[in-house]
Amino acid sequence: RALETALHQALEREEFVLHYQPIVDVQTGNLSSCEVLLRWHQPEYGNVYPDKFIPLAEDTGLIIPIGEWVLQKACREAMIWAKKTDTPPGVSVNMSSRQFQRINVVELVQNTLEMTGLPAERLTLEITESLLIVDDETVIEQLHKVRELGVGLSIDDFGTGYSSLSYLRRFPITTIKIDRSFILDLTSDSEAAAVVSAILSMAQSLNLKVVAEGVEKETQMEQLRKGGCEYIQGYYFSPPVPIEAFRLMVLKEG
Ligand code: G
Ligand code: G
Ligand code: G
Ligand code: MN
Ligand code: NA
Repeated sequence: RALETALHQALEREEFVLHYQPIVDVQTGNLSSCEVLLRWHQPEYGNVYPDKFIPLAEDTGLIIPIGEWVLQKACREAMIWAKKTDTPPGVSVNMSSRQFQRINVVELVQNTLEMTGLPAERLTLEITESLLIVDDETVIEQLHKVRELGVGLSIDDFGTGYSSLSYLRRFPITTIKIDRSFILDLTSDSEAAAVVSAILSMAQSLNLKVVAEGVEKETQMEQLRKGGCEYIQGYYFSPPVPIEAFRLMVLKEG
């Protein structure tokens, strides 16, 4: 397929860029960290969406070199922020389950931290619930070892997958990201509101951080803030932005 051929060449042709979306401490208003989102500017097809090319990258195995590139680029960038402010934001990188299944993510992360000099505490890996239900010993071991390095582990799209709460205790998770579908209905649907407040109180008793995703409106932000949610991500503060724009946000913090 033509798109597959193009994807094979995308790395060496430097067609990928990273965008950064702020994760804000909603109690203080401070920029706390950010999520890194991969963008592919393909000369012929224009902007190709991750929803389209990430599955293709996973099927072809290209997710391995692409994932290495993303992690290295993000960690290097996060080091630059420390020169701009005394309180540099952390960086959160999406990981595909295939990466844990095909390579040793512990080695990848350890090497990348050494190469870039980024303190482990400033890196978080975003994984999905689907990785946790695989029940593969080598995957579980990697998660524990990554956590032992000091790297954070967050569950992306929380609440949409196979919901077994037991893995929150079995795995060394540090952060839950509430899926944006719950935030969308938060102020209009009492069931969505109930789910969100249940997640918040559970997270509090398990000592987990919570990020609410897809916050677009002030009313959503206010309700989350009053409910004790600490971190917020969404268009209300900012969409994912190119690196220059994000560096300006970091500068303003300093
Ligand atoms: O930002 P956007 O809606 O385009 O992201 C779509 C999806 O692509 C998200 O679910 C996100 O997790 C995924 N994604 C974005 N960047 C990366 C990346 O660098 N690696 C992986 N594995 N997934 C990513
Ligand atoms: O960025 P925006 O808020 O428009 O996000 C809507 C969707 O459009 C996102 O899920 C994302 O996948 C996609 N998107 C937005 N900007 C870009 C871009 O620059 N490149 C690519 N490939 N996809 C984008
Ligand atoms: O699955 P994951 O959480 O990794 O994907 C994050 C995606 O959510 C990104 O593609 C980003 O563009 C999108 N996103 C970020 N903020 C908002 C928002 O406020 N509203 C909506 N609809 N999408 C958002
Ligand atoms: Mn994510
Ligand atoms: Na998500």
